[in-house]
This record gives sequence, C-alpha cells and structure tokens, in this order.
Amino acid sequence: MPRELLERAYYFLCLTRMVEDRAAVLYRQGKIHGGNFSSRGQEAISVGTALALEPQDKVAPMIRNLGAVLVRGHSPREVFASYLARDTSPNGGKDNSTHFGDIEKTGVVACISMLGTLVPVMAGMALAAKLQGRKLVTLTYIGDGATSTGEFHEGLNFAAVFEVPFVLVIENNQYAYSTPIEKQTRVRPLAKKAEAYAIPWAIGDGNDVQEVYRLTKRFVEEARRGGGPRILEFQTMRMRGHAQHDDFKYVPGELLAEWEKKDPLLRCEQALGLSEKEKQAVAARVEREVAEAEKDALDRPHPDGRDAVKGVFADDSITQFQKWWDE
Ligand SMILES: Cc1ncc(C[n+]2csc(CCOP(=O)(O)OP(=O)(O)O)c2C)c(N)n1
Repeated sequence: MPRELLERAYYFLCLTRMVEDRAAVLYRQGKIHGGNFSSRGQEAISVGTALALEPQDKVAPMIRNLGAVLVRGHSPREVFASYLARDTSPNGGKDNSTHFGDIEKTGVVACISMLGTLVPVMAGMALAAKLQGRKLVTLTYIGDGATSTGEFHEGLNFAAVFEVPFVLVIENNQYAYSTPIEKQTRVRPLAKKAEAYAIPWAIGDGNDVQEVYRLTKRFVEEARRGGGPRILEFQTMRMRGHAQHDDFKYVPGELLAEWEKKDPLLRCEQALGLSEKEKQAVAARVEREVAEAEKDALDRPHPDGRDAVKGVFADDSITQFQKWWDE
C-alpha cells in the first residue's frame, strides 16, 4: 500500500477499535440495550477490504464490519446514535446496533442478521448492475459458521451461473458463537467451497491490512472486468465473545495469547515504523473524535414513539398508527 493509504488504514483501525471499546463501556453501564458486538482482532479485514473498493461499489457489512462502515463514510456520531437509539440514529432508533446504511451516499447496504442472506442479496445487486451496464462491484462478508448455511451455497451458485461482479469475503475467526470450526465443517480452507461452483478463490492473512487490501483489490478489479464472482478467505481470530454477554471461556487462553501477538493494529504500526510520539498523535485524534461523537449522541433524546413504524410499513399504515398513538 502507498504510505498515505497505509496511514489512512491505521487511522481507521484505531477508530474502529476505540468506537467499539467505548460502546462496550456504554453497554456495561446499561446505556446500550440488546446486542453489542466487537470486531477486535479482525479490524484489518473490514478496513482493508473497504479501502480496496471504488466509490460506486456497494458493500454489505455484518456485525463485525464496523471498520467498513466507517471507511465508507458513516461517522462515529451515527454509530453511537444507533447503538444508543437516539433520534439522530440513521435507523430512527429501531435497531441499537450497526444495522444501517445508505445505498446511494456511502454504498453501504444495511446488515441483515440472518446469516448467509446477504450472499444472494449482493449477488442479485451485482446482477442488476451488470444488466444496467454499471461498472460496479458488490462485496459482503461471511463468518466461518455461516458458510454452513443454505443461502451461502444458493447465492454462490447463482453468482457463478450469471457471472456477476460479486466478491465474498470469508472471515475465518475460528468460532461461531461457541462452536469451533472443527465442529462446523470438514472443508479446509473454507474458501475451497468455491470450487463446487467453479468460482476462483484465494486465502490470506486477515491480520495484515496490506495483504487484505492487495488481495481484495485484485479480486474486485477482476470481477469489475467481467470475470465473475470471487471468494477470499482471511484467517483471523475473534478476540472477544460473540457479544458482550458472552465471556468466551470456551476459547483456550493459549489460542488467544497466540493471536494477541498478531494484533492487526500492532502489525500496521510496525509496517509504518511509527514512533511512540506518532502513535500517540493518532490515538489523541481518535480519542477526541470518539468522545465528541459519544457526547453528541448521549445529549440527544430517544426518538418520538410516533415514528416507530416509519420506514417499516406503507405510508397509510403509518398514519393509522400515529392516529392510534395520539389517541
Ligand atoms: C440463519 C441464522 N442462523 C442462526 C443465527 C444466530 N446467529 C447469529 S451470529 C451466529 C454465529 C455466527 O458465526 P460466524 O458465521 O462464524 O460469524 P462470527 O460471529 O464468528 O463473526 C449465529 C448462530 C442467525 N443470525 N441466522
């Protein structure tokens, strides 16, 4: 990666980690309800892949892809407003996680919780783009566990048959909730599943942002030139529980210690050769931005209950609901 881009990657790696660390604190303070997820240890996959896309491309994040959401231009303000369900939340406070996007402005297609579903959705979007003659590529992510779902296979078969410009990124973080990969599938590497559909694949080090960027860029450009879909598998480790409620005691401590040494932020710092002073300067900038965003969200009220069905049902249902609410 050119130095300037690598510096940008480092900034987004730090920003992702700090936003998630602060969200975890807010969750523990009882200010965030529902789920609160962390991509700690795998931030380089979200950041490296998103940086390899062009502005017209579309990306659909899952719960461990905050880095991609931030790189594409959503602000920490929006993230905190969403987590804290404030009136400024992009989803109107309906979901207190990162299930939001803006297909036109940032090219982010909102996360769908049902595992595997984004594969056919993004393959379909790629087909639409192809039919319209638009040179855009779609990309989404999937965990090791979700490569066992039916939609993963159906979506890939569809993408291969119609030769659509779609890239699927498998994040092999070793565990799906408490299920280790050995109990999930016999196929190694996971990306080899692509061969069932004659899709080219590659594997890479998910904790090295430069490798993630390089491989993604290559596959995205091949897909853009009409080569059809591509699958990338990145090896990494989930360094936290499935969500905040999960103490992940089922993960051996030695395994975590081994991966801690391969921390993607550390690797990026080493690649850039940053001095202590330079690291502190980035940390101070990120800290300030995150603190401002958090305060901004906490200062906002929750949304008006009247708007609960806005964006969910057709307009006349909204009017009926609001009439009922007012009565
Ligand atoms: C179809 C479907 N089945 C089950 C779930 C519940 N669920 C949510 S996350 C998860 C584990 C996912 O593991 P993996 O795909 O490896 O991704 P990771 O959480 O490790 O990033 C499960 C079982 C779901 N959301 N959708």
